[in-house]
Amino acid sequence: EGRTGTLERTGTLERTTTQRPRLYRVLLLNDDYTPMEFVVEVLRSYFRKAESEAQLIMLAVHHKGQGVAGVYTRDVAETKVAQVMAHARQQGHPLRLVAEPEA
Ligand code: TYC
Repeated sequence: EGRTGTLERTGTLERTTTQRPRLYRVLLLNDDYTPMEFVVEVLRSYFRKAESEAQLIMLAVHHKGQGVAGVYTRDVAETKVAQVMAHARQQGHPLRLVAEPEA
């Protein structure tokens, strides 16, 4: 009937479409002090990028100011931001990341 679900005898709303979770971009932000090699290692170890792609993303961020490290559900995106920033602080680097919803 043009609805997204049907109300069964049990009162259960049975959906005919599948809901997907909203996705969040983890953005890597440029700064003047974090070493390029450190950023590449972060992209490899936390965002599972190959060396060559990690280099490309790091250089894009260095030149344009920010770039996408990865796209995840909200919990995963926020956890990555917190873990990487904690790791960067531990090593004395000011690296910053933010999570933002797609579209
Ligand atoms: N701009 C930094 C430098 O010149 C490198 C850098 C790249 C820092 C990407 C942060 O997200 C970043 N050492």
